[in-house]
Amino acid sequence: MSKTLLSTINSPADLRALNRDQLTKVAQELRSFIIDVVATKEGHLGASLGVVELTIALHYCFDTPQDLLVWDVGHQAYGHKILTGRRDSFETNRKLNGISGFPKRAESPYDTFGTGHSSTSISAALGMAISSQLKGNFDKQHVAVIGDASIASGMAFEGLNHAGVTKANLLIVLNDNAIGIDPSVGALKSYLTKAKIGQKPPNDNIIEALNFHYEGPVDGHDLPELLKAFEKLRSIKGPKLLHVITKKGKGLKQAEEDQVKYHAPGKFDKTTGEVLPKNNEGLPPKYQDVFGLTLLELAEQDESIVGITPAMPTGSSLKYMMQAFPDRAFDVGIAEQHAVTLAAGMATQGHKVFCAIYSTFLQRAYDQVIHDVALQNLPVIFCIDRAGLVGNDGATHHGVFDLAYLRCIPNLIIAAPADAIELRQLLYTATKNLQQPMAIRYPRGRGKILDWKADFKAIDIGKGRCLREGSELAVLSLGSISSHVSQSINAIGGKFSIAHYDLRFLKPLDQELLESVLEKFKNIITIEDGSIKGGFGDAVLEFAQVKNYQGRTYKMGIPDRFIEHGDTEELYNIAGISSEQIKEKIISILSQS
Ligand SMILES: Cc1ncc(C[n+]2csc(CCOP(=O)(O)OP(=O)(O)O)c2C)c(N)n1
Repeated sequence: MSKTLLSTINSPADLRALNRDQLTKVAQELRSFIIDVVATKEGHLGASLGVVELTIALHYCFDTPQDLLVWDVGHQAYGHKILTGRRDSFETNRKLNGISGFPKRAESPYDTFGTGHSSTSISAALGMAISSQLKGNFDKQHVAVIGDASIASGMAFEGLNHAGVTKANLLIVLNDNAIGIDPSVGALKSYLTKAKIGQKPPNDNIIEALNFHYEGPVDGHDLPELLKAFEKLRSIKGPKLLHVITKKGKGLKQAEEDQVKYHAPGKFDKTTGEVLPKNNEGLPPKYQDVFGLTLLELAEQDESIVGITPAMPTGSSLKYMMQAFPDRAFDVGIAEQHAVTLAAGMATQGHKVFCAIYSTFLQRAYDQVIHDVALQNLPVIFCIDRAGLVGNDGATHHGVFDLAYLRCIPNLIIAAPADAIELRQLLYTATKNLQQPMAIRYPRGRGKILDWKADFKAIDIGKGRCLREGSELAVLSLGSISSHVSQSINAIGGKFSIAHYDLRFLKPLDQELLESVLEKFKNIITIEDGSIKGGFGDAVLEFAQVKNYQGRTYKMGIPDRFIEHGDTEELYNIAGISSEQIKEKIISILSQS
């Protein structure tokens, strides 16, 4: 078989040595390469397929890595990784010790800025461009590639607003495919979809109104057109935007047709494109579905209930309520800050607002949680999905900080269900005369309970429970890591007498229960799947200190460093909170006693 062109490209310099006629072939090969690898190794698919030509044109026209290229979110950067020296390691994408699924500065000089969360690229590239100017370098190019869903986010607008009054040498490439993970939403989307290839948006061009030079829209799959546009833009100084229209999933029929499913389809047949059937029958439901379906049930009974998601209707399962009650469930786009304050606004008017946000993305709306919700003591219910370690998405996406960053906020109730039934009951509890804000955090993936549709029963706020009696040592756990603890204790068997308490609430802490535990036990371990600094363990220790506890205390949780990507079980091990490690810790403590 003849050598592929792709196999000769080890850096963009090799790409630039090709003549233009060869680039279409590179595009075909790059697309097939991505499909071949993602079909078996899994990962994000549609977004990278959509920017194959764009990626090639960018590295062909710009002098990367001297010119600086920033990918927004970064889930579309697979082609970029493959063309920048990571073709052979691409098989390790998102795996433990393999390359990251997102651009990462430590990984390559071509990854100029780490991403994972959206809408940062304009600010980052503008910062780079201003720095270049300050250093007297006026020729360096700074390019941000951003999708139509991400550019509608507040942070991106802040960047645009600033860039428009600078002379920074900044090019924004707007990759407009009319979809995020789910279809894009909002007025900006309606505006952008009026622009057709070769025909600017009609009337006042909002990009030009912000002092940008606007080019396009161009067909993002037409390589000669892209090259022409970049060559022109290279010599135009100041802020400029190229509007590129692409198709998410381009080149794989199924991915073009079902763009939501093929965002990250799991394993699929690379020839037919069909997703390999997963046998989910008989498996317990995902936590997100317990949330989405329970909320639907509650919303059917109570019309004051509303739901909000910032751009994750499918991922959060708010889609069930959106389908049934389109007027009462809102996808507000990638707008976490807006989502939280919108929830606060509705809560002032007596609605029971369930605001579903992934733990990692709630970080972006921290001030809104404090200033708009908690300070005014508004009974917004934060449904915090993907709490704990999330696996292959890695450091940018782990939901490990929420317990620590929420615990210091006055008025906020913080609950973490140990299982699907507790999640269901907490959601129900939140609909019963809640007088203050409440956060309910639950993990990615499936629980362990099949029969989760228990009759609704309110849970006493701030009350934990004893899962197992014992006398030598008490394990206090918060949230779904409780199942690891049970496994560990079961594995130890009858050798030691170990008690297990599920605290359920980080705030308010069950002081009565804790007091009885402190009185009874000489050894206490706290276990959480959140950061060891400032979370559940620290809350218990503070209480123990106040009570002048004289026994021994141990904390287990996510260590004070960023945890990279890998399978969740592997990461639990790295963090030191796998069932096996919990078991060893208990045995070592009790063996010394
Ligand atoms: C702050 C934040 N919120 C939510 C997400 C989840 N997310 C990942 S990709 C994506 C859609 C991005 O769409 P778009 O900007 O149009 O880029 P495309 O996928 O089309 O390349 C979303 C919502 C995120 N990464 N960051």
